[in-house]
Amino acid sequence: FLPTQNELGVIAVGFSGGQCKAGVDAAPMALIQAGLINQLKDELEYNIHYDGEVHSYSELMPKEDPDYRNMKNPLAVSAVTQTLSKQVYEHAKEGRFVLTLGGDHSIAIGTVSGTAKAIRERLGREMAVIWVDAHADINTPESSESGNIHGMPVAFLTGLAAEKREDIFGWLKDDQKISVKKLVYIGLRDIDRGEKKILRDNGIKAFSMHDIDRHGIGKVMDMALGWIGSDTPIHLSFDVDALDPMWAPSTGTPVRGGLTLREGDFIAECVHETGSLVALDLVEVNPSLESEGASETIRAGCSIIRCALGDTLL
Ligand code: B3U
Ligand code: MN
Ligand code: MN
Repeated sequence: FLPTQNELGVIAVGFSGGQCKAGVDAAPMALIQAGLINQLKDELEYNIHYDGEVHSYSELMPKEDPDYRNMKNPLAVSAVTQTLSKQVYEHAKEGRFVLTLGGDHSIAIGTVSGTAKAIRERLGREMAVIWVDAHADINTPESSESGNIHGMPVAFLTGLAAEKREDIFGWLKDDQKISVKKLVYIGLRDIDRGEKKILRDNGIKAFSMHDIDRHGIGKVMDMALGWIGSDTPIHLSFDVDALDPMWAPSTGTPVRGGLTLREGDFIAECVHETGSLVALDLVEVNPSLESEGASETIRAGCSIIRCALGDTLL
């Protein structure tokens, strides 16, 4: 079921409406200017399908976007992710591997729904998601204290949160969703009280920083991939704030006590080695925060992407 070897779809998403800090929309251009696409083409020999644009989806922005069920910018995030979902789907249904450069993590509502649908149609199977993040991003609109939708994508993607209004995620249908049983977290360390209950009540597999300290990243990856099982297509959604702020300071909500850059790269390498990776998101790089740390964070993001796409040490 592998994506056609070396065919890579790239989507650059300059969107920041899932949270309140400006600047995360500038990440795709910063990653590309750092040479990412050329590296993927020349060093990793991918055949790249990229429209050459950083999408800001300005044509989709509503004139007014009042809070709804406690969600901020609900119409904008819904419209952007619905369009992105189609873009991702178009690549994935051709059997391409899909790389999405974010943007804040709300965009995963679009990316995961797009691959989940394409994988179901092409292969008749359910996809797994590995969510690497300091945060669980599984708040429902009601459990969220911030109202920021980047803290909610997993709830909508698993159906734990749902909304009938077509223009506020009601477009998400069952064939675009994933099972809570096929979801694995790595790197968690800042979970809201309501989220802890959701994780517990649904028996969701999660490896926190505590687990990584206890077992080491090697054992944690064995357990994470063992939970998913072989021959299951994997979508890797990587929030750069999973890394310790020492390696990735330029992000909206840095949390100390995170992964080393090497541990982040190792996670990406292990997922690549399964041969089951079908899509990758790299989100929450915000080049405007911590100006001295921005280039570090961008380099870290590029490194994780290269590792997930098959760059090897030897
Ligand atoms: N859990 C909090 C904080 C947060 C989630 N994701 C990020 N921060 N990056 C929330 O707002 O839901
Ligand atoms: Mn996140
Ligand atoms: Mn996060």
